[in-house]
Amino acid sequence: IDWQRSGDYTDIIYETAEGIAKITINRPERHNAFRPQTLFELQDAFNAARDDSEVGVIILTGAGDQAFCSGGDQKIRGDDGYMGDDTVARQGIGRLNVLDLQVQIRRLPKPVIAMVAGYAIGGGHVLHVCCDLTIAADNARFGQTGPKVGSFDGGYGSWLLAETVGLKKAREIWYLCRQYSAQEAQDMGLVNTVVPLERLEEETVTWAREMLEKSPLALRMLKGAINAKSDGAAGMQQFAGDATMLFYMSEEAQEGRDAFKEKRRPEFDRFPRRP
Ligand code: 2NE
Repeated sequence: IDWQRSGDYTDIIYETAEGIAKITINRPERHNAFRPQTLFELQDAFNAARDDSEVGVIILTGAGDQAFCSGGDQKIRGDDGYMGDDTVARQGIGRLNVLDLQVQIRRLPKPVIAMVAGYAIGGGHVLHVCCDLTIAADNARFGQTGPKVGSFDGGYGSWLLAETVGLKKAREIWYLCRQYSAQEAQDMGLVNTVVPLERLEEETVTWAREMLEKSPLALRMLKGAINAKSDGAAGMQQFAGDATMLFYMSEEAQEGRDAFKEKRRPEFDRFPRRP
Protein backbone atom coordinates (compact mmCIF):
# COMPACT_ATOMS: atom_id res chain seq x y z
CA ILE A 1 0.00 0.00 0.00
CA ASP A 2 1.38 3.33 -1.09
CA TRP A 3 0.94 5.68 1.89
CA GLN A 4 0.98 9.40 1.05
CA ARG A 5 2.11 11.61 3.90
CA SER A 6 0.58 15.04 4.56
CA GLY A 7 0.23 17.61 7.33
CA ASP A 8 2.85 19.53 9.26
CA TYR A 9 3.17 17.57 12.50
CA THR A 10 5.95 16.95 15.02
CA ASP A 11 4.44 14.26 17.26
CA ILE A 12 2.38 12.25 14.80
CA ILE A 13 2.41 11.09 11.17
CA TYR A 14 -0.67 11.40 8.96
CA GLU A 15 -0.89 9.26 5.85
CA THR A 16 -3.60 8.18 3.44
CA ALA A 17 -3.95 5.53 0.76
CA GLU A 18 -6.84 3.76 -0.98
CA GLY A 19 -9.52 5.36 1.21
CA ILE A 20 -7.67 4.58 4.46
CA ALA A 21 -6.14 7.20 6.78
CA LYS A 22 -3.30 6.04 9.02
CA ILE A 23 -2.51 8.14 12.08
CA THR A 24 0.72 7.21 13.87
CA ILE A 25 1.79 8.50 17.29
CA ASN A 26 5.46 9.21 16.70
CA ARG A 27 7.27 9.42 20.03
CA PRO A 28 8.90 5.96 20.12
CA GLU A 29 11.61 7.11 22.57
CA ARG A 30 8.83 7.40 25.19
CA HIS A 31 6.88 4.35 24.02
CA ASN A 32 4.57 6.79 22.20
CA ALA A 33 3.40 8.50 25.37
CA PHE A 34 1.33 11.56 24.57
CA ARG A 35 1.84 15.16 25.64
CA PRO A 36 -0.68 17.98 24.99
CA GLN A 37 0.94 18.77 21.59
CA THR A 38 0.53 15.11 20.54
CA LEU A 39 -3.15 15.27 21.36
CA PHE A 40 -3.71 18.58 19.54
CA GLU A 41 -2.12 17.01 16.47
CA LEU A 42 -4.13 13.80 16.80
CA GLN A 43 -7.32 15.84 17.01
CA ASP A 44 -6.33 17.77 13.91
CA ALA A 45 -5.53 14.57 11.99
CA PHE A 46 -8.77 12.85 13.03
CA ASN A 47 -10.67 15.96 11.85
CA ALA A 48 -8.83 15.80 8.52
CA ALA A 49 -9.76 12.12 8.15
CA ARG A 50 -13.37 12.83 9.09
CA ASP A 51 -13.68 15.67 6.58
CA ASP A 52 -11.97 13.79 3.73
CA SER A 53 -14.82 12.16 1.81
CA GLU A 54 -12.32 9.78 0.18
CA VAL A 55 -11.47 8.31 3.60
CA GLY A 56 -13.73 5.50 4.84
CA VAL A 57 -11.64 3.85 7.55
CA ILE A 58 -9.04 5.25 9.97
CA ILE A 59 -6.14 3.33 11.53
CA LEU A 60 -4.61 4.58 14.80
CA THR A 61 -1.19 3.17 15.63
CA GLY A 62 2.19 3.88 17.24
CA ALA A 63 5.60 4.25 15.63
CA GLY A 64 7.91 1.25 15.88
CA ASP A 65 7.03 -2.19 17.17
CA GLN A 66 7.61 -1.60 20.90
CA ALA A 67 4.49 0.39 21.73
CA PHE A 68 1.11 1.47 20.45
CA CYS A 69 0.93 4.11 23.21
CA SER A 70 2.00 4.23 26.87
CA GLY A 71 -0.51 6.90 27.91
CA GLY A 72 0.16 10.33 29.33
CA ASP A 73 3.80 11.41 29.33
CA GLN A 74 4.68 11.17 33.02
CA LYS A 75 7.82 13.24 32.52
CA ILE A 76 5.81 16.38 31.72
CA ARG A 77 2.99 15.67 34.14
CA GLY A 78 2.45 18.68 36.38
CA ASP A 79 0.46 18.89 39.58
CA ASP A 80 -2.91 19.22 37.87
CA GLY A 81 -2.45 17.67 34.42
CA TYR A 82 0.02 17.42 31.54
CA MET A 83 2.12 20.49 30.73
CA GLY A 84 2.68 21.66 27.16
CA ASP A 85 4.39 24.68 25.62
CA ASP A 86 1.20 26.64 25.03
CA THR A 87 -0.12 29.74 26.76
CA VAL A 88 -2.16 27.72 29.21
CA ALA A 89 0.92 25.78 30.35
CA ARG A 90 2.90 29.00 30.67
CA GLN A 91 0.29 30.07 33.23
CA GLY A 92 1.20 26.91 35.15
CA ILE A 93 -2.01 25.09 34.20
CA GLY A 94 -1.96 21.45 33.07
CA ARG A 95 -4.24 19.65 30.65
CA LEU A 96 -6.10 16.32 30.49
CA ASN A 97 -6.90 16.75 26.82
CA VAL A 98 -6.88 13.04 25.94
CA LEU A 99 -10.51 12.96 27.06
CA ASP A 100 -11.46 15.21 24.12
CA LEU A 101 -9.70 12.81 21.75
CA GLN A 102 -11.60 9.83 23.18
CA VAL A 103 -14.91 11.60 22.53
CA GLN A 104 -13.77 12.54 19.02
CA ILE A 105 -12.93 8.90 18.15
CA ARG A 106 -16.32 7.75 19.44
CA ARG A 107 -18.22 10.42 17.56
CA LEU A 108 -16.54 10.50 14.18
CA PRO A 109 -18.77 8.50 11.88
CA LYS A 110 -16.18 6.21 10.31
CA PRO A 111 -14.71 3.01 11.74
CA VAL A 112 -11.43 3.50 13.64
CA ILE A 113 -9.10 0.50 13.98
CA ALA A 114 -6.42 0.41 16.68
CA MET A 115 -3.38 -1.36 15.21
CA VAL A 116 -1.42 -2.45 18.27
CA ALA A 117 2.18 -3.66 18.41
CA GLY A 118 3.86 -3.71 21.81
CA TYR A 119 2.45 -1.82 24.77
CA ALA A 120 -1.07 -0.41 24.91
CA ILE A 121 -0.80 0.80 28.48
CA GLY A 122 -2.49 3.38 30.71
CA GLY A 123 -4.16 6.15 28.71
CA GLY A 124 -2.86 4.35 25.60
CA HIS A 125 -4.91 1.33 26.57
CA VAL A 126 -7.99 3.52 26.92
CA LEU A 127 -7.43 4.85 23.40
CA HIS A 128 -7.59 1.35 21.91
CA VAL A 129 -10.69 0.62 24.00
CA CYS A 130 -12.32 3.71 22.43
CA CYS A 131 -11.50 2.53 18.90
CA ASP A 132 -14.12 0.47 17.05
CA LEU A 133 -11.85 -2.51 16.43
CA THR A 134 -8.41 -3.64 17.61
CA ILE A 135 -5.95 -5.73 15.62
CA ALA A 136 -3.07 -6.88 17.82
CA ALA A 137 0.39 -8.15 16.98
CA ASP A 138 1.53 -11.21 18.91
CA ASN A 139 3.94 -9.01 20.91
CA ALA A 140 1.17 -6.71 22.15
CA ARG A 141 0.81 -6.09 25.91
CA PHE A 142 -2.33 -4.57 27.39
CA GLY A 143 -3.09 -3.05 30.77
CA GLN A 144 -3.89 -0.07 32.96
CA THR A 145 -1.38 1.51 35.34
CA GLY A 146 -3.37 4.37 36.90
CA PRO A 147 -3.45 3.16 40.51
CA LYS A 148 0.34 2.56 40.30
CA VAL A 149 1.23 6.04 39.05
CA GLY A 150 -1.47 8.08 40.78
CA SER A 151 -4.09 8.32 38.07
CA PHE A 152 -7.31 6.75 36.83
CA ASP A 153 -9.79 7.10 34.00
CA GLY A 154 -13.32 6.98 35.38
CA GLY A 155 -14.93 7.62 32.00
CA TYR A 156 -14.59 5.45 28.89
CA GLY A 157 -11.49 3.89 30.47
CA SER A 158 -13.65 2.31 33.15
CA TRP A 159 -17.17 1.72 31.94
CA LEU A 160 -16.47 1.16 28.24
CA LEU A 161 -13.80 -1.32 29.31
CA ALA A 162 -16.37 -3.01 31.57
CA GLU A 163 -18.82 -3.15 28.68
CA THR A 164 -16.10 -4.77 26.57
CA VAL A 165 -14.68 -7.39 28.95
CA GLY A 166 -17.28 -7.57 31.75
CA LEU A 167 -17.34 -5.96 35.19
CA LYS A 168 -15.21 -8.48 37.07
CA LYS A 169 -12.43 -8.44 34.49
CA ALA A 170 -12.51 -4.62 34.24
CA ARG A 171 -12.07 -4.36 38.01
CA GLU A 172 -9.18 -6.85 37.88
CA ILE A 173 -7.48 -4.86 35.11
CA TRP A 174 -7.72 -1.60 37.06
CA TYR A 175 -7.27 -2.80 40.64
CA LEU A 176 -4.25 -5.05 40.02
CA CYS A 177 -2.58 -3.18 37.12
CA ARG A 178 -1.34 -6.41 35.54
CA GLN A 179 -0.23 -6.74 31.94
CA TYR A 180 -2.03 -9.12 29.56
CA SER A 181 -0.67 -10.81 26.46
CA ALA A 182 -2.29 -10.47 23.04
CA GLN A 183 -3.75 -13.97 23.40
CA GLU A 184 -5.20 -13.19 26.83
CA ALA A 185 -6.66 -9.98 25.42
CA GLN A 186 -8.30 -11.90 22.61
CA ASP A 187 -9.69 -14.48 25.05
CA MET A 188 -11.42 -11.71 27.04
CA GLY A 189 -12.86 -10.00 23.93
CA LEU A 190 -10.55 -6.99 24.23
CA VAL A 191 -9.15 -7.37 20.70
CA ASN A 192 -10.62 -8.70 17.47
CA THR A 193 -7.69 -10.77 16.27
CA VAL A 194 -4.01 -11.48 16.89
CA VAL A 195 -1.48 -11.83 14.09
CA PRO A 196 2.30 -12.22 13.87
CA LEU A 197 3.99 -8.83 14.21
CA GLU A 198 5.30 -8.89 10.64
CA ARG A 199 1.75 -9.30 9.33
CA LEU A 200 0.14 -6.61 11.50
CA GLU A 201 -0.27 -3.86 8.92
CA GLU A 202 -1.18 -6.27 6.12
CA GLU A 203 -3.97 -7.78 8.24
CA THR A 204 -5.22 -4.38 9.42
CA VAL A 205 -5.36 -3.08 5.84
CA THR A 206 -7.27 -6.23 4.82
CA TRP A 207 -9.90 -5.51 7.49
CA ALA A 208 -10.05 -1.86 6.37
CA ARG A 209 -10.48 -2.85 2.71
CA GLU A 210 -13.26 -5.26 3.65
CA MET A 211 -15.13 -2.45 5.42
CA LEU A 212 -14.54 -0.10 2.49
CA GLU A 213 -16.54 -2.51 0.31
CA LYS A 214 -19.56 -1.99 2.57
CA SER A 215 -22.17 0.79 2.56
CA PRO A 216 -20.62 3.85 4.27
CA LEU A 217 -24.00 5.05 5.53
CA ALA A 218 -24.82 1.64 6.98
CA LEU A 219 -21.47 1.57 8.81
CA ARG A 220 -22.05 5.13 10.05
CA MET A 221 -25.47 4.24 11.43
CA LEU A 222 -24.14 1.05 13.05
CA LYS A 223 -21.31 2.90 14.78
CA GLY A 224 -23.82 5.48 16.03
CA ALA A 225 -26.26 2.79 17.12
CA ILE A 226 -23.71 0.73 19.03
CA ASN A 227 -22.31 3.85 20.75
CA ALA A 228 -25.75 5.36 21.46
CA LYS A 229 -26.53 2.90 24.22
CA SER A 230 -23.39 3.55 26.23
CA ASP A 231 -23.14 7.27 25.37
CA GLY A 232 -26.63 7.99 26.67
CA ALA A 233 -28.12 11.35 25.68
CA ALA A 234 -24.93 12.40 23.83
CA GLY A 235 -25.05 9.19 21.80
CA MET A 236 -28.71 9.66 21.01
CA GLN A 237 -28.03 13.25 20.01
CA GLN A 238 -25.51 12.04 17.44
CA PHE A 239 -27.86 9.31 16.22
CA ALA A 240 -30.68 11.88 15.97
CA GLY A 241 -28.37 14.10 13.91
CA ASP A 242 -27.80 11.20 11.54
CA ALA A 243 -31.58 10.75 11.24
CA THR A 244 -31.84 14.44 10.29
CA MET A 245 -29.06 14.02 7.73
CA LEU A 246 -30.89 11.07 6.14
CA PHE A 247 -34.16 13.05 6.16
CA TYR A 248 -32.45 16.00 4.40
CA MET A 249 -31.54 13.55 1.63
CA SER A 250 -35.24 12.73 0.99
CA GLU A 251 -37.60 14.44 -1.50
CA GLU A 252 -39.99 15.10 1.34
CA ALA A 253 -37.49 17.28 3.25
CA GLN A 254 -36.33 18.92 0.03
CA GLU A 255 -39.95 19.86 -0.77
CA GLY A 256 -40.06 21.83 2.51
CA ARG A 257 -36.86 23.68 1.61
CA ASP A 258 -37.98 24.37 -1.98
CA ALA A 259 -41.40 25.62 -0.91
CA PHE A 260 -39.78 28.11 1.47
CA LYS A 261 -37.42 29.40 -1.20
CA GLU A 262 -40.24 29.62 -3.81
CA LYS A 263 -42.59 31.33 -1.30
CA ARG A 264 -45.37 28.75 -1.79
CA ARG A 265 -47.21 26.23 0.37
CA PRO A 266 -45.28 22.94 0.63
CA GLU A 267 -46.96 19.99 -1.15
CA PHE A 268 -46.45 17.32 1.50
CA ASP A 269 -49.61 15.49 0.28
CA ARG A 270 -47.39 13.83 -2.33
CA PHE A 271 -45.71 11.80 0.40
CA PRO A 272 -47.21 8.72 2.04
CA ARG A 273 -48.11 8.59 5.73
CA ARG A 274 -46.01 5.50 6.28
CA PRO A 275 -47.35 2.73 8.52
C1 2NE B 1 5.09 0.66 29.13
C2 2NE B 1 6.12 0.11 30.14
C3 2NE B 1 5.49 -1.02 30.97
C4 2NE B 1 7.30 -0.45 29.32
O1 2NE B 1 8.34 -0.86 30.16
P1 2NE B 1 9.80 -1.15 29.55
O2 2NE B 1 10.65 -1.57 30.71
O3 2NE B 1 9.70 -2.05 28.38
O4 2NE B 1 10.32 0.24 28.96
P2 2NE B 1 10.80 1.54 29.76
O5 2NE B 1 12.26 1.52 29.92
O6 2NE B 1 10.00 1.76 30.97
O7 2NE B 1 10.36 2.69 28.70
C5 2NE B 1 11.20 3.06 27.61
C6 2NE B 1 11.34 4.57 27.64
O8 2NE B 1 10.06 5.16 27.48
C7 2NE B 1 9.77 5.98 28.59
C8 2NE B 1 10.59 5.41 29.72
O9 2NE B 1 10.79 6.34 30.74
C9 2NE B 1 11.88 5.03 29.00
O10 2NE B 1 12.68 6.16 28.73
P3 2NE B 1 13.98 6.51 29.66
O11 2NE B 1 13.43 6.92 31.00
O12 2NE B 1 14.83 5.27 29.72
O13 2NE B 1 14.62 7.66 28.93
N1 2NE B 1 8.34 5.94 28.86
C10 2NE B 1 7.53 4.87 28.81
N2 2NE B 1 6.28 5.18 29.15
C11 2NE B 1 6.30 6.51 29.41
C12 2NE B 1 5.31 7.43 29.82
N3 2NE B 1 4.01 7.08 29.96
N4 2NE B 1 5.68 8.70 30.03
C13 2NE B 1 6.94 9.10 29.83
N5 2NE B 1 7.94 8.27 29.45
C14 2NE B 1 7.61 6.99 29.24
C15 2NE B 1 6.64 1.21 31.06
O14 2NE B 1 7.40 2.13 30.29
C16 2NE B 1 5.58 1.95 31.77
O15 2NE B 1 5.01 1.46 32.74
N6 2NE B 1 5.30 3.20 31.35
C17 2NE B 1 4.40 4.10 32.04
C18 2NE B 1 2.95 3.76 31.71
C19 2NE B 1 2.04 4.70 32.46
O16 2NE B 1 1.92 4.65 33.66
N7 2NE B 1 1.33 5.63 31.74
C20 2NE B 1 0.52 6.67 32.30
C21 2NE B 1 -0.82 6.18 32.82
S1 2NE B 1 -1.91 7.49 33.35
C22 2NE B 1 -2.58 8.04 31.85
O17 2NE B 1 -2.14 7.68 30.81
C23 2NE B 1 -3.73 8.99 31.90
C24 2NE B 1 -4.82 8.78 32.69
O18 2NE B 1 -4.85 7.72 33.48
C25 2NE B 1 -5.86 9.70 32.74
C26 2NE B 1 -5.82 10.80 31.91
C27 2NE B 1 -4.75 11.00 31.08
C28 2NE B 1 -3.70 10.11 31.05
